[in-house]
This record gives sequence, C-alpha cells and structure tokens, in this order.
Amino acid sequence: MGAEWTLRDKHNNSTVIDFSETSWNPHLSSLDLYGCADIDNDGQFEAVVEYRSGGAHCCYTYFIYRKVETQLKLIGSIYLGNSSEPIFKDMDNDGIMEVLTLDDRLAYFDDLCFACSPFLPLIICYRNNSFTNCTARFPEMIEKEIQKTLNQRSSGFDLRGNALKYLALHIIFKKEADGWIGIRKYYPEASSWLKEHFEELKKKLDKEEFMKRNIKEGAMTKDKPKK
Ligand SMILES: [Ca+2]
Ligand SMILES: [Ca+2]
Repeated sequence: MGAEWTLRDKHNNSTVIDFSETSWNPHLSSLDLYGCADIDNDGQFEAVVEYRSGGAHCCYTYFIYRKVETQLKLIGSIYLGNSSEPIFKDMDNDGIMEVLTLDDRLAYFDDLCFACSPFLPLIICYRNNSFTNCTARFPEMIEKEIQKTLNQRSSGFDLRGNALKYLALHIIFKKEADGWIGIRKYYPEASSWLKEHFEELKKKLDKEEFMKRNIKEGAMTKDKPKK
C-alpha cells in the first residue's frame, strides 16, 4: 500500500487519491477521483480528480496530480464547463496522452437553447508542464467533423446551431474564408445572423480567451498523507 491523500473542496466534500485506480469513474458526486493514467509517459501514474461545481449541466474541472516522493503535487487543471467525461488517449503516438473532450464555448451562443448549441471537438495537450488547447494540430479530425456537420444539416437540428458549428470549425482549422464560402452555399438562411455575431464568435474561439477561462475552479485543500 502506498501513501494515500484526501482532497477536500470548499463544501468539505472529500475524495481519496489512490494511484492504483485505473478505471474511469465520472461524476458520482461533486468531487471524485476520476481515474489514473500515465499522462506524461514517465512510468508513473497521474491522478485525475473531477470537480463539479453544481448546476444543470455545469461546471466540470479536472485536476491532475502527481506523486512526488511522499508529496502530492498539482500539475495542472482543465476547466471544461458544461462538458465532462474527457478521454485520455495518445492521439499522435508520441507517448504522451492527449485529452479528448468537447468544447462548450458556444453553448447558449446569442439566443440558442442549450440543446441547439453546438459542441466542438477539443483536444488538450500536455506540453512544457502545462495543458493547452491543441485541437488545430489534428486537421483530419476537424475535417471529419465539418463533413459530419454538413451531413446533419437537414436532420432537424437547429440550422443556426449547425451553421455556427460549420463556421467555427473552419476558424479553428484556420480556413475562415472557406468557411464563409460554405456558409453562403449551404446555409444562406443563417448567413446574416452569423455576420451579425461574428465578432462575438471570434472572441469566444480566441486562444487567450480559452486560457483565461481555464482557471482553477473551487480551490481544494489536502490532508496530510497517511502512511
Ligand atoms: Ca506520469
Ligand atoms: Ca500524444
């Protein structure tokens, strides 16, 4: 048995960190050990703790801890908002895991309802000791998602939400001009709405805005390690 640590949130909910937990356990309570994996490929497991602040769909933060000798060290946190159940997987076979999840930054965009709002693919990479949005490094995946979005155009899903997703994917893909060509061709009805809210869209997709949003939610304290 190795050392164990108990984490507590501000409401005194607690979870015990056990570095041998390798299955993924989503949102059973407001604070849980989500699972462990060797994220940085150094031969030692990191622990991923899920924190839910409460609310209808909201808000999830994942704290990643490492065991350093007998200390528990927070190496980073990922704020996902309305999105949860991230998948840890090495997408580019470099040995280091990426975090696959959904980007909820367009939830409730303008006056869209939650279910009408598009979720975008989001890949977070661990590089230079921090987590960053690196979705643009996976163009094949974005391309596939654009095709899927187009296929869903007449599925009864809110057309504005669908058009918004189509354009947003092109912006992430750094193909904004092609995005507008596609909007005129496939979504003429949504074109003026998108033009009207374009600045807002750009701001929401801005990388710095993403980093600002990815702040630590609900600071936690840790108990002394048990031997
Ligand atoms: Ca590791
Ligand atoms: Ca990788």
